[in-house]
Amino acid sequence: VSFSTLDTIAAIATPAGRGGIGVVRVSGPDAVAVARVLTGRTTPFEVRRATLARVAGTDSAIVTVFEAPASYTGEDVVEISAHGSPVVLRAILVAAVAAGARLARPGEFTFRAFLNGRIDLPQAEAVADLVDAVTPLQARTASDQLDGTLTRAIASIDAQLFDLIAKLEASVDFPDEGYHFVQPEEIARALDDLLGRTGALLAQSRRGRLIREGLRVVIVGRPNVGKSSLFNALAGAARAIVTEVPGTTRDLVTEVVDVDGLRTTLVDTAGLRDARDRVEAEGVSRARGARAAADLVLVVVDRSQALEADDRAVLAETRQERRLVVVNKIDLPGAWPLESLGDRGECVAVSAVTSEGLEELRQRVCRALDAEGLEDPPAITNVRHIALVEQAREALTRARLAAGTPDGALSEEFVLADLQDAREALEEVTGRRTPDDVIAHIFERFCIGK
Ligand SMILES: Nc1nc2c(ncn2[C@@H]2O[C@H](COP(=O)(O)OP(=O)(O)OP(=O)(O)O)[C@@H](O)[C@H]2O)c(=O)[nH]1
Ligand SMILES: [Mg+2]
Repeated sequence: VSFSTLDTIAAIATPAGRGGIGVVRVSGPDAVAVARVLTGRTTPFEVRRATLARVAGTDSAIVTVFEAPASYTGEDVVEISAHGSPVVLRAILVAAVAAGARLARPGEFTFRAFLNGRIDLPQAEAVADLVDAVTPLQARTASDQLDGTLTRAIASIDAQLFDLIAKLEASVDFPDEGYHFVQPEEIARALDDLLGRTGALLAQSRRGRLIREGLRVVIVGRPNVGKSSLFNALAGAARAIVTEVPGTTRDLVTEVVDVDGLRTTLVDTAGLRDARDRVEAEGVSRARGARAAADLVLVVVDRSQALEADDRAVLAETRQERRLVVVNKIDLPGAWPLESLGDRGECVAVSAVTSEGLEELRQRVCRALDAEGLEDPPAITNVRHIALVEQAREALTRARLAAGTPDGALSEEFVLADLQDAREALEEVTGRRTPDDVIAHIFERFCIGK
């Protein structure tokens, strides 16, 4: 990672555009000197106190100085809160650069916090997740990770591993003393405990991943059953065109919505039937493609009309997929009994017009995806972390097998090697032993000023 940390960096930390307040952030060895030049102030700033000053000759602003190491980056940091005008903020930034700072790269403030040991890698990743959060649950989960839930869970597993490794190494190094620093049963017990703890962490990973990454729910069905109406009702906005003409929707329409805390990309598709023209044919083929990439398919049928061959075809085609059958238009007189669908367990009755049943549908979506239990956010959510903890667990499983064999000294060495592997994987999570390209890739995702 080719960042120099000797430079003082500066960036606009608030989003592009106009707002009540905008913030310019400066960090590095010369941050306070830059603030002096910007404000023309000769007396020292009071640390962590808001100071009103005219900045860069353009605007009155609030200047706050944080001294190293007690700052976001661990370096001297100056935050300048001015009026949220892009012109003003740019002028302050240009003045900061003229005073000796350079423009910060994306994520460089957080990168420095990581380098200076203010936060570890999962916490840095949590900063990006928090900024990107779409649902309150996503924000809460990211904020817990930033607080250090995962950091602490990994650290305590790692401490236990370290302890076990130290004892085993002593046994291996002094085999002639005829003294085992650690009894085989004790190794087995410690390994079982470690396996239990990594297992508990991983048990939450599927739900964690769903919360972090969100999911794709695709609405399919024959024309005119009310797919676009349902899409609009769930999105809370009239995004897709609704008409009584079958074959209204031609293209995919997507919207990101919050379904019971899950960030959900909802996709409306063209009605599935033998297409009447080339445009519709393309729409139908896109609908099939979208279905293939879905975490969950909502198959919509119309309760007020007899089931048609096209309905049966969609129901048959999606049988093997993770799906819910949405029986729509229940505000109208029903034309067929629900029993005729066979497995009633996967049905939800709704009206896209009156919104009846939509709450139930939202809950059923979460249940169908095993994403329930949303009260306590899981500690592990990120594929990178999940893959590494799985790797650690595999190494521990190997160690447990080796520890189970009766051949004393030899198995101790095998156990040791496996425990070292497990440790390496965990240290790659926290960033203590993470390849530079992985670190660079993580910070590339950040926005400038973060
Ligand atoms: N009474 C009633 N009418 C509905 C309901 N849902 C949809 N409709 C009506 O059914 C017709 C078709 O609705 P759309 O949402 O366009 O149906 P679609 O499945 O998207 O149709 P295509 O895009 O053509 O495949 C419209 O006239 C809607 O107003 C419902 O729950 N109750
Ligand atoms: Mg439609």
